[in-house]
Amino acid sequence: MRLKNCFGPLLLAFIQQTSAQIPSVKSFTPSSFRSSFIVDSNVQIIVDSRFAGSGSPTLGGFAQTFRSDLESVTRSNVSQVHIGNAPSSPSVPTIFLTLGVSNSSNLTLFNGKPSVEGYEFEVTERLYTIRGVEAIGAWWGTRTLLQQVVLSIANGSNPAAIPAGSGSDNPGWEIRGFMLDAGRHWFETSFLADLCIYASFFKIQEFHIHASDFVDNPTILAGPNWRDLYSGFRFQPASDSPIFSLVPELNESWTQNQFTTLQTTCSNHGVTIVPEIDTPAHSLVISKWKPELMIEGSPDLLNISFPETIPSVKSIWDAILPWFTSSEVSIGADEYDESLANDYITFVNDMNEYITSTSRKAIRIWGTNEPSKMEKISTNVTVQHWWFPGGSIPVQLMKQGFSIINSDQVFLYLDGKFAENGQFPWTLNLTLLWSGAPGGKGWAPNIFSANDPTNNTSIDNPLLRGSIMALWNDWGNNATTPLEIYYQLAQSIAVVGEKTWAGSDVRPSGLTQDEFERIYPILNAAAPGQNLNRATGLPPGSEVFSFDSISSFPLETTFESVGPPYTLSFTVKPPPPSPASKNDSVSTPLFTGLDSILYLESMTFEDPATNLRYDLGFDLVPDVFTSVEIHATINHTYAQLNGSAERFYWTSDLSIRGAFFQLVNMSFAAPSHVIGQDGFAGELVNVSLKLGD
Ligand SMILES: *[C@@H]1O[C@H](CO)[C@@H](O)[C@H](O)[C@H]1NC(C)=O
Ligand SMILES: *[C@@H]1O[C@H](CO)[C@@H](O)[C@H](O)[C@H]1NC(C)=O
Ligand SMILES: *[C@@H]1O[C@H](CO)[C@@H](O)[C@H](O)[C@H]1NC(C)=O
Ligand SMILES: *[C@@H]1O[C@H](CO)[C@@H](O)[C@H](O)[C@H]1NC(C)=O
Ligand SMILES: *[C@@H]1O[C@H](CO)[C@@H](O)[C@H](O)[C@H]1NC(C)=O
Ligand SMILES: *[C@@H]1O[C@H](CO)[C@@H](O)[C@H](O)[C@H]1NC(C)=O
Ligand SMILES: *[C@@H]1O[C@H](CO)[C@@H](O)[C@H](O)[C@H]1NC(C)=O
Ligand SMILES: *[C@@H]1O[C@H](CO)[C@@H](O)[C@H](O)[C@H]1NC(C)=O
Ligand SMILES: *[C@@H]1O[C@H](CO)[C@@H](O)[C@H](O)[C@H]1NC(C)=O
Ligand SMILES: *[C@@H]1O[C@H](CO)[C@@H](O)[C@H](O)[C@H]1NC(C)=O
Ligand SMILES: *[C@@H]1O[C@H](CO)[C@@H](O)[C@H](O)[C@H]1NC(C)=O
Ligand SMILES: *[C@H]1O[C@H](CO)[C@@H](O)[C@H](O)[C@H]1NC(C)=O
Repeated sequence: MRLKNCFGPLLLAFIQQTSAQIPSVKSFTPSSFRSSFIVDSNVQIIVDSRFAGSGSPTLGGFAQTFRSDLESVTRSNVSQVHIGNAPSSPSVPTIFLTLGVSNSSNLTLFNGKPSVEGYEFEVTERLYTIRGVEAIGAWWGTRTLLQQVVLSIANGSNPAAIPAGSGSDNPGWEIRGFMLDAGRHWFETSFLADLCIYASFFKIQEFHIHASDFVDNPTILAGPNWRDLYSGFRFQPASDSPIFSLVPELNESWTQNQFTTLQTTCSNHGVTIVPEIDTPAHSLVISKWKPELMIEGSPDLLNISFPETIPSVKSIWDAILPWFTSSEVSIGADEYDESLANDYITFVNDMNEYITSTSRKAIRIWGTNEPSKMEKISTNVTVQHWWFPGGSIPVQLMKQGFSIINSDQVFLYLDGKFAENGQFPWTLNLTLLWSGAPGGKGWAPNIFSANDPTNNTSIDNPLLRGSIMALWNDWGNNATTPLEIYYQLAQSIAVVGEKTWAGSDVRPSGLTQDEFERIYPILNAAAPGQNLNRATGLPPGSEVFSFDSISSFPLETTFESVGPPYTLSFTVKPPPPSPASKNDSVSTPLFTGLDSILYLESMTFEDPATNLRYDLGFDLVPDVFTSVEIHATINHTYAQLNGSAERFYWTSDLSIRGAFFQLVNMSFAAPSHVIGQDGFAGELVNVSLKLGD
């Protein structure tokens, strides 16, 4: 938030600097007393008894999550949430959550449509009141409070002090999301849940999960061995379901229970999961299931005019739709054969009618430009624009009445680990997102083109619903660990939070790039409810543990996993070779953690989420001590042996659509939980783990 200039420059500078946050708050007026709300260990949370049960999740439910988040950012206990009345003069610092803003027409989206996500807040010395339009609005108001606490503590205030005053805040756009390609890369639901929790700290309200796809290699695709290409369909139907055999690998799919838990966790944090099953292109997984549905020679495309095709796609949705609590789903519908435009349009309209009539859910498709003069896609279908050349032109679609979500790839696309032709950055390009008209604050969802202003629209266009950034996994499972995906998403999610909530040039409070870059690392490090950074809580440079000798293996530590940067050192004497046990199977875990396992054989790192292994290609000399130092950052992991300067990097070799191989570095969190294993016949001494590489 930024403050109105009604104080001397000194105070203004102080308060301004302590209170800019992500996304920036619309307006805040400091009270005329220079007082603060002190978030000390006596702080209590009261939920207005009239509204505790309002909303889904309820205001009372959100308050419970808020309480544990407050404990996380203050690092102290907070007493149980009370249900009660507004306290008039509380004796301890009190956060009061209620509903009913004084004028909800002040909290509308930029296009003037009503939004339930806005809130007002009022801060006095002892009382911090958050009034949501609905429960979700109050929830976002708690994110604002938490960020203020974090920034105040980071600024040396202990306990946190939040300036008194009052303000109001609401999103500029209805859709503020991120998409993850979980079709080409397998992710466990626990990781996806953590992403939701993380994103909610930045007031992101939607997680679009691309849940079916395949890893492309045009030569193999066109040949007889197309079934060898990796494909994913992540929803695991019940074993008696007619679509059960659609799932290619059950060990890489989510049961309904797992998915429901994920969906509930996200929803408890204000985030809706919008699932996507991509048809009639990107459908190799469906062709593996029912080869008769494919277009001969193009197993990634379904033959829509084949009579069984549409009923089969409907049978998939029949089985899975009841899982979803979202009011919308995406049927994908990108990159189909343009010469079959009429079939395509028939398909989209048929699916729209079917899904809407059976589930009352609306559908979305990716933008395409099917050149048909005969048929039109129903304007009830939301189009998610992603590119121009041959794709959709959003300003023209909006003229025809389509609602648009901006996912333009120039601004909003990432690819896991490696981007072909360097077309996408590693994280969203802040310079690009803050560039634009002179004096302006850069990109916002109404901007579709970086160089053609006629392709932008105005922020108040009623058909512009918002924006979703996307991270694709074109190279499949072996390109990244799940945490490497988080490293690429973390800052990008925050910047999308800012731009979709506050816009760019509308509100004076909008952040400059410098402000964003200054506060983002502080907020990232303190984001509650998850620990994707695998932080230890120890200061940078600390020793996490150190053992000169270990009397018996395995030794368990209290650190399940430690994120980079770190240095893991040890001296190991591999057991002498024993002819009987000599085979090339990897079997001796030296270190085991939540996110990685390091085996002695070929110095192999394993990612337990995908079960993939990455080795250094050589063994340490048996029966001889070698000292090993493993250095890791979020971009790489390498080993140095016996104090030598030579670095041995853990890598993966990615097949880039079969055209060439690309060597990339792998980053692993430290496998810090268990040292050695029972019956280890070698020796392992001088083990230490330090923060910093
Ligand atoms: C919080 O409460 C628990 C249980 O009473 C106690 O063990 C812990 O030390 C407390 N933590 C802090 C930071 O006060
Ligand atoms: C709502 O907006 C109007 C017009 O900008 C303003 O006069 C009024 O004070 C606002 N009300 C509240 C409660 O903020
Ligand atoms: C509420 O705000 C709107 C728009 O800002 C304004 O037109 C209207 O008069 C306000 N209503 C009340 C009751 O203050
Ligand atoms: C699709 O199936 C129809 C009906 O079986 C068939 O006539 C047509 O040739 C197929 N189209 C393609 C492109 O394979
Ligand atoms: C859009 O949906 C509404 C409500 O379901 C329906 O009445 C209307 O006919 C649909 N419009 C189009 C163009 O399909
Ligand atoms: C980021 O965008 C700026 C401005 O368009 C451009 O000059 C720069 O090359 C981009 N950086 C990357 C890493 O793509
Ligand atoms: C459209 O976007 C470009 C670049 O992103 C920017 O320079 C221009 O000012 C924008 N125009 C409008 C009308 O928003
Ligand atoms: C927008 O971009 C497309 C594709 O680059 C172009 O054909 C079109 O003329 C541009 N302008 C408008 C107003 O559509
Ligand atoms: C699932 O099983 C397949 C086939 O056995 C295997 O290749 C793959 O690595 C397994 N995936 C996971 C996550 O364990
Ligand atoms: C990781 O790599 C990316 C892309 O090359 C780079 O932008 C970033 O600064 C690197 N981060 C670290 C900590 O090395
Ligand atoms: C990674 O997976 C691709 C297939 O997606 C395969 O071609 C490539 O050889 C694999 N690389 C490694 C190092 O296993
Ligand atoms: C804390 O306040 C000082 C000014 O008093 C400012 O220089 C500094 O940047 C602030 N730090 C943070 C993290 O806001």
